[in-house]
Amino acid sequence: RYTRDELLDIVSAQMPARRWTHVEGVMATSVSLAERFGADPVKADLAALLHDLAKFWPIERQESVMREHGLNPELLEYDKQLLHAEVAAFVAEQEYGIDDPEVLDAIRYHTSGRVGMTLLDKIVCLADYIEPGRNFPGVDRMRELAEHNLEQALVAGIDSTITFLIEKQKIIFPLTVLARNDIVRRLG
Ligand code: DGI
Ligand code: FE
Ligand code: FE
Repeated sequence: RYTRDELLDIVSAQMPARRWTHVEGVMATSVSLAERFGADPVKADLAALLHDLAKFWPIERQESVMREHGLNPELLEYDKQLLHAEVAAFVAEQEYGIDDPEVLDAIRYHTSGRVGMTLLDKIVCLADYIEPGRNFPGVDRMRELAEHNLEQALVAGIDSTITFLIEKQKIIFPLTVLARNDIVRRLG
């Protein structure tokens, strides 16, 4: 078992300074969203701390973890950017002893989303979009929505990702569309 301080060192050592600044932003934003929307801020902080731990691993290393441990083979057929979330959840559990399934799921689904996203899943996914270091078209609108409506803000984020993928003529992981539809349906 590692302390939070040890995990901060372990994770920051695996990425460039610029990405670590992003992780710090996601931690702070996740904690504030957790307080606003009634999730556990300790879990939000931990999931945020670990969410991108594998982001800067070489893709070949991410793919070999996926293959060696039989992790979701479907992911290997889509954009490589999806792998780091599944790998991070695996490493968090196996190497860092994180045993809270809510934290592990928030890490695992932070990029793709999923059907039936939990409050914690939504918070980490949204914080990833709106942390203070982010700057993309529509982010300020998302920050405004996030003041009072977690789901509206998250749909705006997922829509911006889907639009980005379409503009770049990239393949969309179907679960992202299902996650988006699931939240929109619940908005009523
Ligand atoms: O790791 P981060 O950069 O902080 O953010 P992230 O984990 O949300 O990764 C987002 C990247 O993943 C973004 O550049 C778009 C890319 N991506 C590729 N295919 C898909 C996808 N994102 C989603 N949600 N769904 C996809 O099918
Ligand atoms: Fe990520
Ligand atoms: Fe991130």
